[in-house]
Amino acid sequence: MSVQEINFDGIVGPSHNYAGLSLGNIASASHKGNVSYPRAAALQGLEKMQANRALGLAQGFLLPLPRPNTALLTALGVDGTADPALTRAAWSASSMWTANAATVSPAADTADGKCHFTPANLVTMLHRGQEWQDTAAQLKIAFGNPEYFAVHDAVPASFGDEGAANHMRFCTGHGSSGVEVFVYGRPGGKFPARQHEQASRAVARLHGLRPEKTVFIEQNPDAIEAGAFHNDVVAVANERVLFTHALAFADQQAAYAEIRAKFPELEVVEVPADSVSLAEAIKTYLFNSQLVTLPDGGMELIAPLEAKIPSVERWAETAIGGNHPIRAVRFVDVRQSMANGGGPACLRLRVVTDPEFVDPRFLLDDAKAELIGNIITETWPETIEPAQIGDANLAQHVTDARMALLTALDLTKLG
Ligand code: SUG
Repeated sequence: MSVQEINFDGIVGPSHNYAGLSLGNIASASHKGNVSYPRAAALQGLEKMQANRALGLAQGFLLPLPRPNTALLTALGVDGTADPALTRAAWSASSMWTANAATVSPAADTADGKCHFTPANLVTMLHRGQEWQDTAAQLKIAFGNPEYFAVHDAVPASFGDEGAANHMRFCTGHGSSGVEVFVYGRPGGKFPARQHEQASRAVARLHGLRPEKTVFIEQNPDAIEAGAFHNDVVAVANERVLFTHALAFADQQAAYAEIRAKFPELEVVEVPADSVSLAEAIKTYLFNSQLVTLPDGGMELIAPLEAKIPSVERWAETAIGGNHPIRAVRFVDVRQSMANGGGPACLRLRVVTDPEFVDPRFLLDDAKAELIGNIITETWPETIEPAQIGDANLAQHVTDARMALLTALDLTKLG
């Protein structure tokens, strides 16, 4: 084995539902109150993982966190008089979006030569702010070998941190040293700027990144206002390529220049606003595709089905192919996640390391995919109606379903 990019997808938890909890996330708000399909959601996610494995990509997973979170309900003194939104928060399956689990700096970039993780505190949203301690516990098992990995605590809650969703890495090959780019939002707009500059800078220091190989860029406030609550809704990087909407950053040309100054090999694939508008980019999640390098060296986009619209297809027809760094677009069905504002790239956390260093219980192979698929099919609720959130029987059902998965994977320690 050797150092490579491994995508760790979040398995969609059995309490997956549409509670409209994320202010500034248009998909979450517009699907509020819909019936959800947790079983189908989790199977869609698993199918994406298997499809990526079939392309020759390494694949891992992280497990759903315990929901409903009774500790959160207790801490808030939730009783019959409390705002039902608090109960809904405690039921959220939002840990499926592992791009927000942590920021990861591969060993080649850090001062001590270890791969560093800082779990994201996700403090802007109640339902997400409850994730990080359980996420950290999981990361400490999956990446528990202290010779190769360092797992930090989240940065203090005064500074919002949303993890890898606001972080990009440029390199000539995954294993070589890279330039890490942190994208933060300026507060004060209509919607919260979830990634604070000071959080990004703290993560860079904690990871021991070299200043001459680190860049901090401001997100375009208009993009946040249009619904790009994370930078990965409007831009994605892979090796030397930045695939971005033309309106992703506060100063687009300055952003390219700053990255290029530290990473001269940068190749920008910019989609102009008159080809795909900002609104279309956010609606379709084109830029929340996984941009991957396949074993033969070719780069492809793993895009959500929602991006199959005429303007995107017109752009792809003229732009993709030939000598273009991105040679093809493949579509995946993650519609259940998309309806809560989570595309293919939100569902995965990229870790560059040798798979041999990772706890094998978190790595996917065919046998494990079958096992996980069977448990989801047998135990995940088929549907959740909004009125069921808070129901004691359903709480038992989702708790038991998750425990069945933990037991099958020999990970009851995460109970
Ligand atoms: O934090 N949706 C998530 C989506 C996260 C997408 N991740 C990335 N872009 N990397 C969020 O807004 C909706 C849950 C609800 O409304 O019930 C939610 O949390």
